[in-house]
Amino acid sequence: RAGAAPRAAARHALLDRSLAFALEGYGFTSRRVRRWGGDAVETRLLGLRTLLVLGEEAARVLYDGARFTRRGAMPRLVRTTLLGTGGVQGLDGAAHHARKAVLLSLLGPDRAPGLAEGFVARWRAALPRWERAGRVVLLDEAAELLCRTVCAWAGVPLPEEDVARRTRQLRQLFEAPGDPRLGYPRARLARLRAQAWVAGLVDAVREGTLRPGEGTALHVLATHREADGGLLDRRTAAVELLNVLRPTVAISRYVVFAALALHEHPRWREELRQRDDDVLPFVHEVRRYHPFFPVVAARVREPFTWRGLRLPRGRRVVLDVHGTDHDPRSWEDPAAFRPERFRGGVPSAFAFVPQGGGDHATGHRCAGEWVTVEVVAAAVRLLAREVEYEVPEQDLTVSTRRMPTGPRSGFVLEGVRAPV
Ligand code: HEM
Ligand code: MYR
Repeated sequence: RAGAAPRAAARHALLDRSLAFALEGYGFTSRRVRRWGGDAVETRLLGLRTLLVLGEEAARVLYDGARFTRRGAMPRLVRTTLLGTGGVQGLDGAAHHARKAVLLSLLGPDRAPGLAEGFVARWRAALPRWERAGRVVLLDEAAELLCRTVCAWAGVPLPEEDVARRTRQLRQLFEAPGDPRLGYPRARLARLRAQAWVAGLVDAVREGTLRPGEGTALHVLATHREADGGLLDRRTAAVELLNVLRPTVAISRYVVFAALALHEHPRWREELRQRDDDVLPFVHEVRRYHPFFPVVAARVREPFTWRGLRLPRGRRVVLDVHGTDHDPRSWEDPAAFRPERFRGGVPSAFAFVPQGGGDHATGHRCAGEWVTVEVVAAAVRLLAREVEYEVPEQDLTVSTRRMPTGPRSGFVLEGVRAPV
């Protein structure tokens, strides 16, 4: 059906739909796109006319850096909370390329296993405490372990008495912005506090009063020189350091989704005990199956026509990530959880986009994808092989409205113990 009739031009762009987006969450885009029967629909979001799109072909267009800019693409609400301003997400062209290279040097495939090993070591060390507790909420435990792990890995000092507070702050950066009930002020406050914290660390490194290990994220970002020979300004360095810390804590959501999948598909727990080859397919299916990052946004740089629809300069285009990962044109039986589909590897870089599409180095695809895959793979091995537990009665509903989402209970484990 590629090149299908341009059903995109539904004109209901008069009213701003931001409230509907906030309330409907992940269903917002796909519901509208489906209703209009195409793979794009026009609307108005946070003050800008916006084309909502989904599917592999649309993703390919959106990731064409010659046609799109990221400047001002994400709404202010998101830039002032989740992402911060001045970071890699809003850069284009040569500036983006240079900044992305720094982040990829920190987070690339050669660096990711080290972070995952730190996570495994801390998980094992926490086990006796979980055994004694009798009952733990996996989401909270995983978030705290990941906060400890990523800080140590990044060269960020984290005194024991600060662990709970910093974990909470980093969580609020991605958990509060999508919460229609006073989420914005909470997220804003967390952004200001977290940024003040890490900017202070950058200052300390530059003044020589703090000496993180050579090559750690803190060290690299505090001492990196841009093409003009200058250091990053302290706010930008802080935003980029938070671009490493915050999303690593967010991996806790995938750890919980992995636990949920093991619980709902016990056959896979058995399978994963026997076959390590299936761990990556399982992790990829966990990332495909559940919604997480709601949308990727860009704005038209030079006017062009797509599917008979004229896209003027400045028009915002928003890609429905979960809709693309469940598009029946790319996925057989998309509503079924089937890790087998990844046994042959990952399909097109534009059909499987839980962490963005296209190329990591030249485009905006997630710099932390390797770290995410390694950490979730480590969690799957731990959950399937190194612990036993019961999953008591609890509310495991995964709302499609809350952003980010997850089983409502946070996934409670009881009777955690090492296998006999
Ligand atoms: C970008 C998702 C984890 C660092 C992105 C994008 C998505 C995404 C959808 C935007 C792609 C685009 O704009 O085209 C996720 C999800 C994660 C995750 C669902 C699961 C927890 C991580 C981790 C890190 C990270 C662990 C770092 C340690 C980044 C950075 C960017 C990014 C730096 C900006 C890339 C750029 O603009 O060039 N991520 N991510 N992410 N992510 Fe992740
Ligand atoms: C990251 O921290 O970069 C990766 C994980 C973030 C997931 C964020 C999902 C919720 C964002 C809510 C935006 C609400 C827009 C109205």
